Amino acid sequence: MIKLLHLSDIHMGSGFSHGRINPETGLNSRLEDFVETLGRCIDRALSEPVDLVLFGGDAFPDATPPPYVQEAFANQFRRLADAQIPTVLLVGNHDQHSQGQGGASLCIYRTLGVPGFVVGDRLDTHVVQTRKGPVQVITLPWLTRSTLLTRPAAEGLSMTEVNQWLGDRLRLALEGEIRRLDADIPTVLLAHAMVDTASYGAERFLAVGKGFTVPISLLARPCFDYVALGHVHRHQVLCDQPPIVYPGSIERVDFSEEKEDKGFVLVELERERTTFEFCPLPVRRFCTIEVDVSEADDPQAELLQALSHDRIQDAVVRLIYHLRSSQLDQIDSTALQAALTAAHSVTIRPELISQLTRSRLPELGLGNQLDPLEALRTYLTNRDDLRDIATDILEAAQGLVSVEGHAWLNLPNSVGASEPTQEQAIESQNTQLRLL
Ligand SMILES: [Mn+2]
Repeated sequence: MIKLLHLSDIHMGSGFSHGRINPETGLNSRLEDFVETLGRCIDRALSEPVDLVLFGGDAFPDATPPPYVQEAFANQFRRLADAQIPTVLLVGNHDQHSQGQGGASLCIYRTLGVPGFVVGDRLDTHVVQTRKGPVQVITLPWLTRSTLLTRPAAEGLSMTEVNQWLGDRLRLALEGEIRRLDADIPTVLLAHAMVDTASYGAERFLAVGKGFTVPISLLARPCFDYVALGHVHRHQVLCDQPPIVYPGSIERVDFSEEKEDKGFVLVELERERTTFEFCPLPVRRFCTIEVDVSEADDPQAELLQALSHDRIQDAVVRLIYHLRSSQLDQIDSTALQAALTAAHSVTIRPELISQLTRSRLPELGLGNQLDPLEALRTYLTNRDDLRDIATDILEAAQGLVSVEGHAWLNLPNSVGASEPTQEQAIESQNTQLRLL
């Protein structure tokens, strides 16, 4: 039996807007949270000790993290190298350069030749030697269209056909790896992917689109003794035999993860008899308090009442309250701030209820020609919870509207009027995927 620790989606260096500067260290408190939590995972790997650590991808928010963030990450993983615990680092979509090859932020570990470290930036099979014997690890990093698709091959295909085509290519490529496996050695598939049966938080903006998803039938194969996934931030088990598991992110990256448990997975790997256990991590709470005080005689008192519970202690808090414009002078925001001093960080968002035509984004005005990008920008400035990915979303949107002949994207009259070309379809699905 081989013990392994499977963690994923560290995203170290993200969510700074939910933190504050620690005056003693000069660091953002959310970076300190992420480092502490990653430290707990590594502590457990050392104390067990496990024979192998698998990281499922998305180390940082992007492929070029600042050196102090990279160093904080490396300081933790270095402890595994020191303890001679082999480690596989898989490249996720956030680790890849949008142009060029490979996962720049993780490939440095291969370049430096860190003993026992393997970087999975392509579909490949690695035989990893552990204290308890060899393990075969197939690495399947995040796939971009250029990995699987050449332009002539996809010409004239609809979006559905492109997805089908990508699935077939992946099936073939994976089959090639499977045929080379040694049937006597335990085998893990380590993949950063969106699996078709995975579920997301209902509010997850990014799950709205239909991206390229990997069919679970491709993964649920008896040749695998464990399928270690990364990408989806919510922990879930997609299959029991073989176990196909998303450990989820180790920390809450944004408010969409408010209600999710965070943790990692400990696995006892054995041919056809693998068992595993989700290990929750004590991470900082996120807490949304949403109140409608528009009918209240004393809206301030009602708000203060809503704030008087202990869930806000040390939590990342957002207060959203709905009121009428005539009530504005009844609100004392200094007193609201004061009532929230126990929180770790606070965002307060008053939302006016209009008695007439309700304009969701008054900044846009009425009867104006709506530029989609301008509209999106305005929307994003109103969505604190999307702030971390706002730049990504805008970039992706710019990419979309700059596609030649983008009539199907023009708002409002041509929505859904025509089937997108294959080029647009691929562009769009990559965009949707890159965002998660
Ligand atoms: Mn990802």
